[in-house]
Amino acid sequence: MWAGVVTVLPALVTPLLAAGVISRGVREGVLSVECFDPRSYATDRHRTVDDRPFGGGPGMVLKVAPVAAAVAAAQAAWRARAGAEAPPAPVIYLSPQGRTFNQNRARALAALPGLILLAGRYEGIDERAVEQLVDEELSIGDYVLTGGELPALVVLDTVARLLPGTLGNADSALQDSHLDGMLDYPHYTRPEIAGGVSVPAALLSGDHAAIARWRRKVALERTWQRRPDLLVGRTFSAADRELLREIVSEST
Ligand code: 9D3
Repeated sequence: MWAGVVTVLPALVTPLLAAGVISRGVREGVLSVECFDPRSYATDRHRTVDDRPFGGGPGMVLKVAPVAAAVAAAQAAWRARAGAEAPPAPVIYLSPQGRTFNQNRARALAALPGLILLAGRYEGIDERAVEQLVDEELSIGDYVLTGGELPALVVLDTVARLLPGTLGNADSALQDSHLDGMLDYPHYTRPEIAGGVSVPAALLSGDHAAIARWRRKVALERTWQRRPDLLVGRTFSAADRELLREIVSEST
């Protein structure tokens, strides 16, 4: 997959591309990321990228022309890579007004050969640029950040670990599908006793079926207690229903 990131703060993005799962994907050749700074495409003497909002109010707004030019440069880079016949890469605008990003959106994005992530700053991007350039708006949650760069990296990180060929991807994908949409079970490593607390006996039993059953039960229990919303509308196997019966009877 190729990803273009359009940002007036490439310095916030570039260092994070060099670490973790994103850099691993890049090293393994399954991911390629390029930044495009609207300031590089501003044509005036001061390389202006923002201006005051029409109608007044606080803050600044990113101007149409430099954003459009940076997105065009990203599309040109995509076309140079994918071929002249390739359709344009979908443009995703990270914005508080977007639908909330989740694992389902990540899976859909990971299936694309190319995408362009557009990060806003200040109060946002001139709405005409949004109308003309953007295919989809995504938020990462209901809290106020200062711009779309961290959200763009959140999307890249989530997508990168889903790409086939990312080291450990097969194991993680198996784990993801095993726990699909539920909270994880707790993890333990040596020593067997830490701070006077022992590792749960089932994990020391060497009985793989008992270990799997214990993990599944704790995952169900924690999800029920902490994120009951994740269980709504799910169908459960007979084995899960039995574990849920145990959990409910032990909770009273
Ligand atoms: C306090 C400023 N707000 C005015 C009422 C609007 C506003 C504009 C720009 C709020 C945040 C931002 C910058 N945020 C993003 O660009 C952003 C974001 C976020 O803040 N939270 C969750 N997801 C995202 S994706 C992009």
